[in-house]
Amino acid sequence: MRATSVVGTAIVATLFAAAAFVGCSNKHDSQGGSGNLGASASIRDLMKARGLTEADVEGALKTYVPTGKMDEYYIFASGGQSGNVNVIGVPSMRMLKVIGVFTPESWQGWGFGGDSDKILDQGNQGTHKIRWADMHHPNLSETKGDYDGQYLFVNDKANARVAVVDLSDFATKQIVANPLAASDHGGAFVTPDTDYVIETSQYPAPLGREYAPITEYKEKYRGVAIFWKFDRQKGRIDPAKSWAMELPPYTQDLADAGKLDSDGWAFINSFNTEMAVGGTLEGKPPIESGASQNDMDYLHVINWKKAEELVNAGKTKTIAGMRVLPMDVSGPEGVLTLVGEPKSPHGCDVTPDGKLIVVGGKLDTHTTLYDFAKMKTLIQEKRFEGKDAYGLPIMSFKDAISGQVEIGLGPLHTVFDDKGNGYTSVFIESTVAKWSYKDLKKPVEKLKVHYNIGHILSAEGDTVSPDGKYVVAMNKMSMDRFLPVGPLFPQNFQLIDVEGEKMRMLADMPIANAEPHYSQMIKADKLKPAKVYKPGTNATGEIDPARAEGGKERVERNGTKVDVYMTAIRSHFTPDRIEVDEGDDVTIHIDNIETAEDQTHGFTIDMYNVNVSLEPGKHENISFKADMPGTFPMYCTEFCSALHLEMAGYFLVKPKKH
Ligand code: RUQ
Ligand code: CUA
Repeated sequence: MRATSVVGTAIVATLFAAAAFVGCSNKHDSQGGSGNLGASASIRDLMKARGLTEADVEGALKTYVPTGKMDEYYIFASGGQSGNVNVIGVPSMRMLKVIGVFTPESWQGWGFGGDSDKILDQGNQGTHKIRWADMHHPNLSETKGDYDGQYLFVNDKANARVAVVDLSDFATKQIVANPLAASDHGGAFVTPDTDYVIETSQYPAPLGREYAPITEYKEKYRGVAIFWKFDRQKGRIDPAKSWAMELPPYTQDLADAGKLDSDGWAFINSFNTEMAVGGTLEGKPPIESGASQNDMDYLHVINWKKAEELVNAGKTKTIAGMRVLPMDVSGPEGVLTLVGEPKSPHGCDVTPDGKLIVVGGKLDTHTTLYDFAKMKTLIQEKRFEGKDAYGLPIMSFKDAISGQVEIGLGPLHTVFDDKGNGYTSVFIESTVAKWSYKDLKKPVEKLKVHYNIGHILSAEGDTVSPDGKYVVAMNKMSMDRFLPVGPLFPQNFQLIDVEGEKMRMLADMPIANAEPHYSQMIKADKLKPAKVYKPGTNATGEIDPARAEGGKERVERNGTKVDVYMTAIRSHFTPDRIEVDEGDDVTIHIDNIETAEDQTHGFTIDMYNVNVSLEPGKHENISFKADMPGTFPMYCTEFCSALHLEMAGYFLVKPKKH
């Protein structure tokens, strides 16, 4: 049960006063009056009837966005194992969009025969066509350390890939496959001007994903950090200008880029510095216990500006086509330095001023605050405590930190507000702990969340100037919160108001999707999405040379190659009959030639697994072999007009003579 707050009472009292004022002629009883509130008698009656507390009403008033009014923020939430991004409005917590990224999303025609297949294919690894992802960390592009609303980068932990989403149309434009690692976790993190999108590996493996027996783990297995060069002009990652750093085979975990004071640096936490390799069937301890032997793991401190110079000076070796800076260069050069991290670290979050790096500890009760200035001095003066097995210098833990804060059981990630506070997700306790990173005070306050919060986000929280206002607890469990939907429960987002003295729970939002590991929240007015496409725009954002124009529709045949130039406009396709021979190679170049907002058409050919979404101005090239003879209706899948059902035609495949 929520406690009735002073703020809540004040708001509700004001509401009653307003209702009484609007409530005109009726006499008001002591219960709060019977205002003109439609069929319901009064707010207090309504509250009683629905069993709402004043705190509930406060939550409702602070989050309700009436029809026609807009939310103040966007959340870009990772879709976890769905492989796609969830877009949510704040404070209403209404779902606005799912962006197809790594996984085919049929309502967007993402991955069903059109040009998006080529983008999905960029992410294939080895000989495998990969059509799912374990998405973890969406990161918005930044200018001078502030979100600029232009791009979103996301990683796929399972298949080690990074994707670029263009926020001018909320569509994925590129997927780059990591050529070196088989899995990633620290990523996608951007540097303050988005020069680089950082992707760091998770489970060590030989670089280039070669085979090596597990007995050669220490010698052959490695971690890696890729610095993907982002070309802002083109809006694409440039793999040829990207490079990597070899890391020891500790399980690198989360990462963050430095900012302001620490610009030019990056930080990665790690676990399993014991290099445990399991062997449960052979009677050896599982990785889980092997990896928790030592008191300390290592925070990796990287001077990437200097690493970039070394890469440009040719101090690299090439693996799988990528320039890799080896540890025997980066260690002695002071580019890669280690420092101890208490038990089973998680989270690696740079404070907005860039001065501290906050690391949680899954098996610890503290967050540890690493002091960037101290570490920089230690590195410059080469004051180290020793070296690890790979010759990497190790700083002394107590010389590198500015302190630790007693948080609670299982602190994970930390986000920030505009007043010098950190908000840490405390997994085992199921709380959000608010504390001050300015004076390292014990949690000033703890708020219960439901339940087992893993991840957390705050408004503009990963920038140099967070907004405060809102924090969202991303909870893994939701027992007793929502109507039951079978054994697979929804995840639960809980919106928290952090503007006042005390944190206030405002609203729950079941996420009807996989676990969102991480999310970012951006002020809505920073985004300027297009409403229609320039005529002929294809999935890569170019005006397609094969665009079809009204009046120039045609079918061109060249041997067994058939090109159809087709237009879609309310409520017909031109041509609306296509006849080919069995075995022909067909390409349909189709354009939606509408220019009005939201006049989207869909195009499908039954049984050919073809389905595209044609927003106004959009162009698609659909190529396939007409390998099934028969009569196939083709139609528009978007309810676009009164005569939408009539927006149809036939695709006829004449059987070969045998
Ligand atoms: S983040 S294990 Cu804490 Cu990728 Cu979810
Ligand atoms: Cu076009 Cu329905």
